[in-house]
Amino acid sequence: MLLSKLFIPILKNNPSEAKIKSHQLMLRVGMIKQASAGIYSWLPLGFKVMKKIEEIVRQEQNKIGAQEILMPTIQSSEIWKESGRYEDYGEEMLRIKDRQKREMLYGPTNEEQVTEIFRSSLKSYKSLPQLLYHIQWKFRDEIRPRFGIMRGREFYMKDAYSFDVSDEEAFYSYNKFFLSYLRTFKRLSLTAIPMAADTGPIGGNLSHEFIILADTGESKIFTDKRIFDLNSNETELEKNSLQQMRKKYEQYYSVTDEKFNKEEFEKVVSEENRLITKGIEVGHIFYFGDKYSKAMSASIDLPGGKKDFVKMGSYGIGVSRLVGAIIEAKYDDKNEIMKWPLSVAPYDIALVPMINKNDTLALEKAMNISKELIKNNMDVLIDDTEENFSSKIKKMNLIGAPYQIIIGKKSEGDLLEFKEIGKETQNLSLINIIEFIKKQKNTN
Ligand code: P5A
Repeated sequence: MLLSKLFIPILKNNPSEAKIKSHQLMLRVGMIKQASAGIYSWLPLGFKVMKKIEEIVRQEQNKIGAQEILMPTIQSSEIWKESGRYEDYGEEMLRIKDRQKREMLYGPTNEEQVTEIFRSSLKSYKSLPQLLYHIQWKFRDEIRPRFGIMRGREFYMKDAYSFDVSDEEAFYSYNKFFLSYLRTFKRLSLTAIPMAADTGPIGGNLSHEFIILADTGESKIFTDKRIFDLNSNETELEKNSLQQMRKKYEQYYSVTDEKFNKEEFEKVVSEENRLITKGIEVGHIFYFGDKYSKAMSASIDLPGGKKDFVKMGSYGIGVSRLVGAIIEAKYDDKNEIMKWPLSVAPYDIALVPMINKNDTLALEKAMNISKELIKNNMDVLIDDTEENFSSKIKKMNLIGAPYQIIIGKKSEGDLLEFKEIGKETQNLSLINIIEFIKKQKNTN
């Protein structure tokens, strides 16, 4: 892609309305454009990153056996009246009337819709477990939408739902998602810590929020520091090993604000291990048993002729919020250098030829290098403008492709001036550069 053709309205300075660095960068490099309060259009750069995040989320859902569906954004009020949440949800729900004056709503979440699908389709324990998910826009009329897409009114969420025959089986499903979330956030190069959390309007009594540390986060957290050293490399989805994995995390005190108990915290966590800080909630999982299935009569036939309400959980990831969360974690705003993790970078590599008037040699060289990189499945951005060198680098540092090749005096013959963003330059041959990036991609 040529920079001169890219739809990327870059601003010279930080927009004054943006208070946190992710919002600043997203507006500055034209990733998003506000449409109205808490509602955004996604421009090419931002959309590309969000789609890459979505794909990783999808792959990790598929790996635990969840099946993708797509439910609508607009729902009928009827099913919400059945569950009792039509009233409970209050002003956060955007209510709409169609031309027949039927009450509809823009879905803030999909527990009712999926329960309705389940109850009309499956009746026997033999079809269980079922794990269904979709990735769809949601709307919540937040009182205070802020920080750009971090707390939007319209936002993109992956929401999954599990259906099981018993509590025990349902905990197994819950643990699969627990592991899947750890894996997903790791691939996004984030350290997300599971924390016991409140269930709010979703309901139930078992819940974990997945939180990444950030001073600008809206969640207050209380943890035992040692939880950050844990790693989950489970490859099998075996029941006991998943249970052990969750226990391994739960052995350390780690809760959000609503679950905090000072006495307990000070009793179980030694002073040197206590950490009280802030974070961004990027995922949230819930187990609520028969809360919806009972209210909406979603029952299944058990062996021996008995019936029971299906046991359900729900599992959310803030896909659009993650774009901001990754920026909060990776953007060096002092030096104005963004380093996207290779797994979600809008471009893998930027080529910066130093172009002088009437001298197209460096640009031609860049075009040839680009062909080789593209042949090796790399996404390349070429700065074909005639701006001066320092403003070119400044711009590329904001766009944040993790690697750069500078084609100027120092890129003579076979050796090219190669740079991992934010680090020292090295002189490498194109073959070596390709090998190096491929290796990095494979470890992702
Ligand atoms: C779980 C899936 C639910 O809605 N029902 C279906 C459950 N959970 S949740 O915690 O309310 O939301 C899941 C994730 O969505 C993101 N999120 C938001 N992102 C941007 N703007 C918002 N206003 C917003 N609200 C929620 C969060 O990442 C949250 O963890």
